[in-house]
Amino acid sequence: MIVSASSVEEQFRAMFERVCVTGGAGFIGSHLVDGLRRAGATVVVLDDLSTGRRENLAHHADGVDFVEGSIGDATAREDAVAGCDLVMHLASRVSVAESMSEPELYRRVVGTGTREMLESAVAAGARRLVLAGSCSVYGDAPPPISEATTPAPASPYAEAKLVAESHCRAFAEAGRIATICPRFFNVYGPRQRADSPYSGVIAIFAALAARGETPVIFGDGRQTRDFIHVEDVVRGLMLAAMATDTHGGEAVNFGTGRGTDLLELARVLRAGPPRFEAARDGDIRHSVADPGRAARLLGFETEIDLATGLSSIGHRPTS
Ligand code: UD2
Repeated sequence: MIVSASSVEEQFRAMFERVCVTGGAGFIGSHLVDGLRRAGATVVVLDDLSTGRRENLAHHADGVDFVEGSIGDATAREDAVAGCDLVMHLASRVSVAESMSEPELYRRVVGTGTREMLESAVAAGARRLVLAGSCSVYGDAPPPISEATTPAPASPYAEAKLVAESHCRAFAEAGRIATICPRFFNVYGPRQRADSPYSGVIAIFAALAARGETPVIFGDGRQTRDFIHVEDVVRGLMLAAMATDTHGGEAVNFGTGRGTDLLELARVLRAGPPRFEAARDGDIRHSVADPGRAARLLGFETEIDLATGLSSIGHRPTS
């Protein structure tokens, strides 16, 4: 059965009172905080503001505590998880391309950071940790990609996300804390940063289109991505938190099942005739989810198609 946003929030209210969101000042994290507040939870955000922004949370007058600190800082972690029954672990670095030049940073933040977060969650008595995983772990598998696909990470980012998942499974198998690992496909929506070469492609192309500037496509533009709107991801994360019979670090795809290539994306966003440059190292060619397991295990299906989702970031289709 597929579950609507309002009934998700109602069910969530009955299960969790105080939730720690790591990376809660970031793009996806801050939307999750909004969803958790709608569900009536008290939220503690742990964020070092390396890429997150305080203004993403400025509309919350109450119900959100903010701990400014890194997930590598034991005291900050302990402050943030104290009294929480659930940890939503979204703090991360997000760029495949950046990880090629900064592999150690990704190992530390994404891999080791997840293990440390699990330790702190267990010490605080939290019942459950939900990891923001990534479909990049599949590497260049033929789409649609199901969770049965053997991982083949092609970048330090993907390797570190796989390590993070393995920590989640090990903690669950040892009976220390229930865990689940949604694997996000390409998430987009309001508040996604566009100001770095490592930002998501939709945010970059939309910002360039608004300024009448030309986008750069790395490769031939025929690579595909499965773009999922952040509001769908938030509902999926709350369902993942509530799925008590799914607790052993299971991987669950969060995608729409539909692929869009970059030439099409640039056209839809009216981003002007693109300039082409060499494909980036570590880049995946095709990435489209088989979303069946999320529907079966969590009752999660996406509701926002790309055209509707792009309007949420201010894009108006041609009439
Ligand atoms: C995204 C996520 C990553 C992970 C992954 C899962 C971001 C920033 N990264 O990585 O965290 O979850 O999905 O697959 O959201 N491109 C251009 N021109 C540009 C920018 C990008 O051609 O100006 C290309 C890029 O080479 C790639 C595609 O667009 O082929 C998507 O790039 P991305 O950085 O938005 O996302 P991806 O799939 O590397």
